Amino acid sequence: MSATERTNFINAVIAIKASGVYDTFVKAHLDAFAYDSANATRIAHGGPAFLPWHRKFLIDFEAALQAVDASVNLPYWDWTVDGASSTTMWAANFMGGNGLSTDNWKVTTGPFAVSTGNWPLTIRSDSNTYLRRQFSAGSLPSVASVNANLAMTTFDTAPWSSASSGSFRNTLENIHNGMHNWVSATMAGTASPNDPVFFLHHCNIDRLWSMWQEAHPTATYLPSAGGTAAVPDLNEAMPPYTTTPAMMEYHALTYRYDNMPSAALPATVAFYSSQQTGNPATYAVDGSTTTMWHTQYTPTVAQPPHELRLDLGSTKTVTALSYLPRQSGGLNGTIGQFAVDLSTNGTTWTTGASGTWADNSSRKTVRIAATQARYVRLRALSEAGGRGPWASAAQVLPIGF
Ligand code: CU1
Ligand code: CU1
Repeated sequence: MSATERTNFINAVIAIKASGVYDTFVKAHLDAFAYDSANATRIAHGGPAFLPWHRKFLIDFEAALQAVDASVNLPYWDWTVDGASSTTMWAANFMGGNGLSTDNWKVTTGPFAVSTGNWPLTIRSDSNTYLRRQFSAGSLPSVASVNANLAMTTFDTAPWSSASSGSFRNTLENIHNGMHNWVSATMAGTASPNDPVFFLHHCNIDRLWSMWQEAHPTATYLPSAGGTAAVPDLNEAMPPYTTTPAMMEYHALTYRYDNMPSAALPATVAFYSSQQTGNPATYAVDGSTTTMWHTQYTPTVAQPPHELRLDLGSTKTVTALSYLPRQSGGLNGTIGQFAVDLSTNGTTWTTGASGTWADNSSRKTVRIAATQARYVRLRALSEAGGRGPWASAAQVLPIGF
């Protein structure tokens, strides 16, 4: 971050604190703990949805900052690099420093010190009305421990809790808990978002999840089937959000990290198996979510498999494909069984991903092991609801760099 980026970030945080918006996030986090204990669930913490729930939380928080200053992006705190002795992280013009041992660990430096008047704690889990930090004398997570976590191959395991073993999520959540306790004081309670470091810490956790996803392109959120007690399955809502883990699994179209370059790749249509007059294949790549490609249904009905081939213009590294089903007029043509193939020359293809998409209008993004390709082919093998032989698409977006 540049000095200007740091200043703009701090100013935006202080602005949303003053407007009351910041405290709605503190409240939401406090309520998440209350919800879980009242319902005997593990939504935000202690289960698989820990990662997608907090991703949703961070996306909303960053949007609140951007409503104040569109140039602001949420920074991440890589604690393997910036520990207790970091002069940038804990500087008086950024996060401020450790609390005072002689004064109840009150933070007395930086923009969130109580003396500035910027930072009264109004939504609390304890009686302290000011920000506190009590840095641990213990060590921070090592690069080796983070790398060992990233090398794990399974997102989560039964019993989908803090007792899960061999679980990427549970191991990462434990590292994460350790960092809450390392900063301690305000950060150790259920109202921990009262310390703005919370958001930088969670942004790093989210970044590590992203890195894990990139390293394990076929690994998905688990549990994927419906009906698992107490935790959200892949396509179940994460209260209080209607958002599902599936909706949070891929974020390159929304935001990206500086060490992960994947973004939507511009593409043109190289071939289509059929198109209905008025709904040409080009409508899948026109950047609009309201227009769509529809396979021909009159005067004759084109039968599956349907196919759309896109040309990236030059060879790129493809890491995902995003499919947005039609957004209006019902679900006819929503693709169920699919395959995504890649080619450097447009004639020899290798399959990068295949599967079955759910029968709804939400965006589906399938990750692909990073592959060099100029051409990307989406094959629609079945209609998601079995309504007919069609295929339709509001958007087909290759993703990569
Ligand atoms: Cu949390
Ligand atoms: Cu946390």
